[in-house]
Amino acid sequence: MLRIAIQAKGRLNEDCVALFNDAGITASGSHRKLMAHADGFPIDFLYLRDDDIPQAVSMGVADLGIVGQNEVAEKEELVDEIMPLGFGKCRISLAVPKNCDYTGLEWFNGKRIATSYPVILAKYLKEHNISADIHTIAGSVEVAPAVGMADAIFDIVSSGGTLVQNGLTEIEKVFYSEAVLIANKSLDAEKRADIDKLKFRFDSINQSRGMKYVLMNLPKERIEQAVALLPGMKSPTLLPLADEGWYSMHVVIAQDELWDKIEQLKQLGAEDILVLALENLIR
Ligand code: PRT
Ligand code: ZN
Repeated sequence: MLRIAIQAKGRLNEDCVALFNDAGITASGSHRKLMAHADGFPIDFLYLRDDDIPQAVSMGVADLGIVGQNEVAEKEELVDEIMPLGFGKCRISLAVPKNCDYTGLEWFNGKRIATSYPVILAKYLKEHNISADIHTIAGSVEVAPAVGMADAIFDIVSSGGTLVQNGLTEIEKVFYSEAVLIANKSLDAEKRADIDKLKFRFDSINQSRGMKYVLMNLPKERIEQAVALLPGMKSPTLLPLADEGWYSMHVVIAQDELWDKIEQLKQLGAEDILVLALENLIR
């Protein structure tokens, strides 16, 4: 039986629960509890604060965890990073007050920088030979310059809206992060095998994200051109229609090229184009 630590509440919780649901695994019982059993897989959920997840996994309190790469890097706990999960994307950036005389990284020499990520920041400053004063604060980092606690901040940015609201400008994107599946380094073979099964399910979900299943009818003489247009996974599936001279073509297309391809296929004479969501892609 595996035990996985996930965020009890916060930005990563919903996406974690959705990922497990897509993988056919649901937690039984209330989220308010510290632990829950799962249906659909031999796994228990342990609900923690994200800050505590790297340590819980490195100590073996949990075999697995889902947490931002930012927390993994900051806490410096020894864990295996199994796979990125494609959600919780953000960056940690240096930001300065909008109207300050910022000239380049040397500006930070002798300045006070407020952050909740002192370890990542200290590494970055050392690499760039900057000597600044790091003020570690737990929350509301973005207000530190306005209240005179710091000259600049080093904080998580996603849309950038919070910086703008606080009169700050992002000047260096230092660390890119997303949610990641982490594991304890000394698990036995049985647990490793279960993790491989879980990873297989997550991989198939990740691969199907952003993909669409497209069906269309095509005149026979246009098939060669259509196939050339669509590399597909191997090659598209073709089924003859009752109406001779026409085929039904089935193909998987990435969302970002969907409309381009559909326009080209229409020009080739494709009709009755159906676009369907793809739930899983198992290779
Ligand atoms: O209670 P607990 O300790 O578990 O949660 P928490 O409050 O420490 O973390 P939480 O839930 O805020 O974030 C969990 C994880 O989500 C982070 O460690 C990141 O890996 C990831 N993540 C992704 C983010 C953001 N996007 C994000 N935008 N974490 C925080 N923010 C905050 C940021 O701190 C800033 O205040 O959102 C604001 C900036 O957002 P924009 O969109 O205005 O730029
Ligand atoms: Zn936290």
